[in-house]
Amino acid sequence: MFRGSQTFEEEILNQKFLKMKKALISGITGQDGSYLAEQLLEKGYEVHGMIRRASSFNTSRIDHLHDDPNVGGQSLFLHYSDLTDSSNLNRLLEKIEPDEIYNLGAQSHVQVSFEVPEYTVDVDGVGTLRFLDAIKEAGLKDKTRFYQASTSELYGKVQEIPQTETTPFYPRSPYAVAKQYAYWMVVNYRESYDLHASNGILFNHESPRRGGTFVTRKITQAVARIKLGLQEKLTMGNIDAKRDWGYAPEYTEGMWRILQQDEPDDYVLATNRTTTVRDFITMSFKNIGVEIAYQGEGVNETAIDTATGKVVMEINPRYFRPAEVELLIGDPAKAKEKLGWEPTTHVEELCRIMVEADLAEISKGIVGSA
Ligand code: NDP
Ligand code: GDR
Repeated sequence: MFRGSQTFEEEILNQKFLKMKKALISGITGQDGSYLAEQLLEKGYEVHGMIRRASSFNTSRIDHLHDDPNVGGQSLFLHYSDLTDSSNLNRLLEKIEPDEIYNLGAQSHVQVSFEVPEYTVDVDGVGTLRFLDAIKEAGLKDKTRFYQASTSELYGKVQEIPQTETTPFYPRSPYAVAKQYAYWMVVNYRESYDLHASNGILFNHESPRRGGTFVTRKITQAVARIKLGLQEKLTMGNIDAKRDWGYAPEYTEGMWRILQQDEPDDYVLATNRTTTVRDFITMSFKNIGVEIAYQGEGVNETAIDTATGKVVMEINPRYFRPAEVELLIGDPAKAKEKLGWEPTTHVEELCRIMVEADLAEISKGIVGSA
């Protein structure tokens, strides 16, 4: 599993004390980038992260790493960058000469991709090509390994279940189509130029760091606010959609394992269990001691608190997508066999972690503002 003929102990020693490995992460300010940066710093890597200029602070997920020299301050370097800027990517690669690149940067919201399709394709699709070509042109193909954040959205309209590395793709959004282009570019550069480039086909993974516009975090934040009397109800889109939800830090660990393989390849990371959005809502309310019951149908469906009769969830068609991915469930057997990777946090536990974190965070906000 580790490079060359080194033993595990030699590899760790090499990384920690002799020759720090360098990793470059696009999307370091996002959910996954922040967990991955933490894990790589712990393993003794020098970590370089790409950040975008914004009109307000956008590094809250990694500030704890940057500010504390004992955690990462001395080994973490941030660079202004953008996946739409080839000259910047070329310069970064020439300057850093990374051993590993994790391409996590993306316009990652499926519904938003219908509003900004061209931009999404530029960043998520062509951005990946820019990176791959920069590795080739900088003469780094024998040094730099490349991880691409591919996605279960590639499977789109159900072709077979559970989905595996050989299931045909049927993307259902500009986001997924862009990611399919990126997927095949990775395969193409691997086969054409012998790049060590791999796709992780990751199913949905969540955490207290998940962006608030993705469904799980939207639900857990709302439920926490309802518990604290700050909100009355939750407004949802298609609650019949089914997703295979896992815990983000376990998936970022899987990304690292993929790049430690001698041979590049493509892997599904998933839990092999699927849950409706509806059940995730029920589970979240249970975590604050509220039993709910659903009534009505379609856009008129609501959920009521069975103790008070109050409506706590309603449907608004503005959250429906032009084309929906109804069912995702992934089989991670290959990752288990080849990488020794297995998810351990199940959806009930994930939901509890997220609701508790949101209750703590929102309560702190109330105390802080009092
Ligand atoms: P997030 O939305 O939390 O983070 C996205 C990151 O990409 C942010 O750091 C963002 O920067 C950055 N970014 C956006 N546009 C650009 C750009 N033009 N140039 C450079 N960076 C950019 O996503 P996640 O952490 O959840 O996901 C990480 C990757 O994995 C994404 O590529 C996503 O598509 C993919 N993926 C995610 C899954 C999941 O369930 N989370 C499952 C499968 C794949 P900023 O903070 O400045 O906006
Ligand atoms: P997804 O995640 O589209 O799977 O993409 P999201 O959490 O946005 O949606 C999951 C499902 O929930 C339904 N849904 C709603 N979604 C949102 N965001 N808001 C709502 O109010 C709502 N109501 C119902 C959606 O229709 C959908 O079926 C995520 C992203 O992280 C991608 O980048 C990644 O590639 C995939 O996961 C795997």
